[in-house]
Amino acid sequence: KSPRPGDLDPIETASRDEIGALQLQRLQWSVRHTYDNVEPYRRKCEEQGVHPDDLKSLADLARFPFMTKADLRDNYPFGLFAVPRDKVARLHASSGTTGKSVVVGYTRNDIDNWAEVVARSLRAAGVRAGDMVHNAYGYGMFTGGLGAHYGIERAGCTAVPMSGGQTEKQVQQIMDFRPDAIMVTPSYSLVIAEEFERLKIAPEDISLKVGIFGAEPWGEGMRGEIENKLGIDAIDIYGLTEVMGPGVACECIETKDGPVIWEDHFYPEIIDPETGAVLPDGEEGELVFTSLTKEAFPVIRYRTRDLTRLLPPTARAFRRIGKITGRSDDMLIVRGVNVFPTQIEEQILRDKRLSGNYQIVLTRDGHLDNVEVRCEVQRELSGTLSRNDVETIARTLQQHIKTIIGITTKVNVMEFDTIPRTLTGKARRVIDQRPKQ
Ligand code: ADP
Ligand code: K
Repeated sequence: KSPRPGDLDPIETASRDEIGALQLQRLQWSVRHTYDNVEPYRRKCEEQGVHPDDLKSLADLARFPFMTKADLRDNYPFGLFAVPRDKVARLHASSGTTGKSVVVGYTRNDIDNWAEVVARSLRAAGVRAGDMVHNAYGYGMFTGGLGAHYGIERAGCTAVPMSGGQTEKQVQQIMDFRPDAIMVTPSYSLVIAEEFERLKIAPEDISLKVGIFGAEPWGEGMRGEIENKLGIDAIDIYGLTEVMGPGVACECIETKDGPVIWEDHFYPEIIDPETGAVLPDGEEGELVFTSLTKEAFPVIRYRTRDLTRLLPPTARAFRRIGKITGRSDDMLIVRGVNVFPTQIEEQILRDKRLSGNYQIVLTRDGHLDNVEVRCEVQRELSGTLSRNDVETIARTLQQHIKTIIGITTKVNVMEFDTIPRTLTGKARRVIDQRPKQ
């Protein structure tokens, strides 16, 4: 199973000066287009005393107002669209991990560009024209399914529009059709992997060479887990509905060192989430995007709430994003300590006897938060561990979480397949039963 590097667009190897020049030209267009056609944004600019003419360099963007999820909700459904409704070729809505859903639109050109960046992402992942791609992202209002689908076709591949769910059928079809690649959320890929295990199909006998995983946070431990279980290279793809959908950034198979931002379409900034100040590359903060080519639903300085860093270019001329360490709104505050579910995941996956399925249950006793971490042993160990083993695993994990994250937890090591699997989309990692304040 050897992945092959894909062909590159010229811009992917251009100089930083060339990229900067293209970005500035497109940024000026995008800010002007938004200002002229999106009334609520124009008002924000006027309140802040800035005008598109003030944008003379990329750094000038810092003077412009942010857009937030609240702006999208306040203008639900079409208030931030920059083109008349009859120019909108398609609508999507966010899956609503947090709060009410938001609606976005695309012109024909937008869909074309989207297909192009997803096709580029596939090539970055080592997928080539002629390959077959099994698409297990959910089809529908969620951007995952159709976003991936059009990119697969654009890359010259054979699309298998499977969508999410029906795990047994997914596996059957993978065995029968022998696809080269899979696109799916990391959590559901584990559900599929477990079905292969149940059928005693070894990783070498699975045709898949590469998987492109996104739509939710996952760490290096999870990457190892998925790669071993499916016998593939696992590649990280990043995106969000408000900015486009999947394919805003994608890792390259040569380096696997964080998603490369397709900077010719999406201009990134990292800001201090408290003050809004732009931070230098390398520093951790909130990721902000400005769309450079979008017509129907342009975003200027959209606050993603994702916390990460901008990293220097490696395999491509574009910058990369580090792992998303959390989302400023899925951060848990446990007895005053800020905790992201992925930090706990990292500790769980240090123990090879534990699978990647876990849940964090928060309850409150009087004024004290209690955290229970539920995790599962690997399938092949299920039923074989002594009580003593289980207690040792639990105690070690508890100590790791205590020393590294700083919170006391109750660890519950359970048999394989005890935690409910999510059949579509994203895993439910956190169950917060604390009373709302
Ligand atoms: P929502 O989850 O808000 O309903 P989306 O389905 O558009 O909306 O999800 C976008 C969000 O999913 C991103 O802002 C980010 O938090 C998360 N996400 C997407 N891809 C990745 C990834 N590769 N790694 C980590 N998080 C991701
Ligand atoms: K998501």
